[in-house]
Amino acid sequence: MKKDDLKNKILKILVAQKDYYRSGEEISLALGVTRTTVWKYVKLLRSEGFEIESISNKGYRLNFIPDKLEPVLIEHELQTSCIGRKTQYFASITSTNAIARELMVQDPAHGTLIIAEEQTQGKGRLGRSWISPFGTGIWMSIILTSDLKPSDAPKMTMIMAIAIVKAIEAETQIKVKIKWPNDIILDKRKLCGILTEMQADMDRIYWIIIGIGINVNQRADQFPDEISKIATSLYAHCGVKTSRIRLISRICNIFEALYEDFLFHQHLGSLLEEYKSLSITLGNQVEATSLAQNLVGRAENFDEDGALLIRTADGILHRIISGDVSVRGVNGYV
Ligand code: BT5
Repeated sequence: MKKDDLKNKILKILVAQKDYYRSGEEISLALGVTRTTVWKYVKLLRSEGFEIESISNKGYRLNFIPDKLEPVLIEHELQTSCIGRKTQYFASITSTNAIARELMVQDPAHGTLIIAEEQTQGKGRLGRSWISPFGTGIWMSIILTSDLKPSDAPKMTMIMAIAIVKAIEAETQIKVKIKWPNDIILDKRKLCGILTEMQADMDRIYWIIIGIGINVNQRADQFPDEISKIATSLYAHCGVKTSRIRLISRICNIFEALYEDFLFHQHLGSLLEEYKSLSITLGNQVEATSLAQNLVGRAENFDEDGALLIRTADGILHRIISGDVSVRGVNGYV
């Protein structure tokens, strides 16, 4: 058995019955290794920040779990059937979306989650970059391979945005808003960005990768100059650290439920109403910039395809499928 496999198996046993003792003998029998080996891996886990108590005649007890994105820890909190059931973890990686693309060639499995403690070339839209420092945020991608139409892709971004807002509220009680098409906003600043990529032909999508970047535990003074005025984190907002593990699991759990609802109905339906109620864009005078045009008008609605409908001063209703939108007259990133 590989070193990491054994470490994960021991961690899995300890996490499954956190707060209870498991004897070294019981663990060694369950895994077919010696008690000395178990002890060796307990020491390794301790060196990684896990607090494991050991008492003779009783065994080992896991008392504290560090905020490390171990797949075993995420799996322990999952209630999904597909999303996150297969995970690839990296301490440092160029971009989780880029790795997901590579995986699509080698081993495409619906629901695969790719997570990293750090991205060295995190990607935004249109060649922009996403700053992803070590151990402080959530930088992850989810692969979807079920049967979808190309016009469904923007809807996946919308469904994910709803899932993230709900997960953040459930985990932290902090209420955040969605800025169409791909931002989550807190205190008029960017907390999270979503990058949805796909491979498709005219009729069907082969795969979609939803990349999610959330600033979680950074201090406000840790943001580099280029984003210090537009970015925020959950920690900068409330001064309390959030468990990235629990937040990731909640996002997977909620997303899967919403996604299945979408697949069943084959339209956004009530999800669209939910999205509207969480939108910071709707009802405001906005400026929309896309590759094709620049528009100023009132953000009037979203349609079933996830497009933004803007009414300009001349009364014409414009339908925008993608772009950057800013709310006029509001300072900050919004
Ligand atoms: C996005 O692009 O907002 C999509 C970001 C997606 C990032 C995730 S992380 C996991 C996965 N793997 C990847 O490689 N990417 C995805 P866009 O709307 O184009 O916004 C990019 C802009 O956001 C940049 O030009 C900066 O102004 C700003 N920005 C960069 N890093 C940021 C951060 N950590 N927090 C807030 N704003 C940031």
